[in-house]
Amino acid sequence: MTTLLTLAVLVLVAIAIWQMTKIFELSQLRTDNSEVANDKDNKNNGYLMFAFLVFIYGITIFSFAKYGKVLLPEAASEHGSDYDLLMLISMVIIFIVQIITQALLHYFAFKYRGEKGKRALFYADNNRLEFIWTIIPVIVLAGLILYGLYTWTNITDINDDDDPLVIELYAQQFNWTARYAGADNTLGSANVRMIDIDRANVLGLDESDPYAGDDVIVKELHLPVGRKVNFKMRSQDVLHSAYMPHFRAQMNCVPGMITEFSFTPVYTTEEMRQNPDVVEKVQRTNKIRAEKSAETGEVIDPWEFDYVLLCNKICGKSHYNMQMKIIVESEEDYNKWMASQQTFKSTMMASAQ
Ligand SMILES: [Cu+2]
Repeated sequence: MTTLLTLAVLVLVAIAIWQMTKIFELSQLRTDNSEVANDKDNKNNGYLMFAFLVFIYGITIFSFAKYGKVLLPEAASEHGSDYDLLMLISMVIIFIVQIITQALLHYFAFKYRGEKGKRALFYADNNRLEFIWTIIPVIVLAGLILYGLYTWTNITDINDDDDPLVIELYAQQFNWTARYAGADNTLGSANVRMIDIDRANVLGLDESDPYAGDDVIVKELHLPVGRKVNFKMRSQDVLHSAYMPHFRAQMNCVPGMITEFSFTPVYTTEEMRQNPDVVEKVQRTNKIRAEKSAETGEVIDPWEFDYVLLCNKICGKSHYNMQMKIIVESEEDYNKWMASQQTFKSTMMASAQ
């Protein structure tokens, strides 16, 4: 309601200003009543073009300075640096082109402003000029696209020769479940039709499949550092998207099919917590939390950095909170953690009793 009233007030104020300007204009005694722009008007508009140019450059610099720090820290996966380099090259090219073309656009708008007695030159076409401004973007774009395709092919190369750790990511409104393939590193077959909540078969595993028995179902993702992981994604209900921003990884989870993505984590959670960008972000966030806490009297725990798996498709009302913690640790710690988990078979036996 308050928002509606605020909006109504804003609209009314805008109308009032508009009407007042009209009255002001009418009350001015003007010798020149012509609606046609004169040299002075054109010159003023030409200067305004420069002012606008300064404004867009200014806001770009301001955004970089103020919001540059909210960008993601260094990539925590092997392919992440290739991905970041591709992004950097694209952005540098876009920025160079944009800075030059915007300056030219605004300068020419000023230079060729209307002047009394000045007539526009009739200029039909120039094949050479057209050739140049066609061929340059063609070469640059073809280069970018080919380089992008090459990078993407490398990233999505899911190769069993690397002996990847196989993990299923199961998406449903509004949470994630992970399933490790167990000692045989092969996931047992599963289908939504076999879901049996009463018997704790939450992912619909086929109990008669020998590969399913040693699968491990968890709510927290642990990954050994330096080992390639092959994620196989499923969705129970609608489109979701498994997004692991720190690893520069994202793949849609589509009901009725299995999608895949592989990456190798290169920094453990502990190592990433030492990263200067992460340290700074944690300090910044905790400062805001402390201020809020002091303001409201509510106790807010300080935040500690963790890798996350997020959903990146708007899948429903609690989409914003669909996430799972990821812990990257040494092989030794990972093995220790894995040994403490229960297999699918043992949980089913426990629920049968
Ligand atoms: Cu989702």
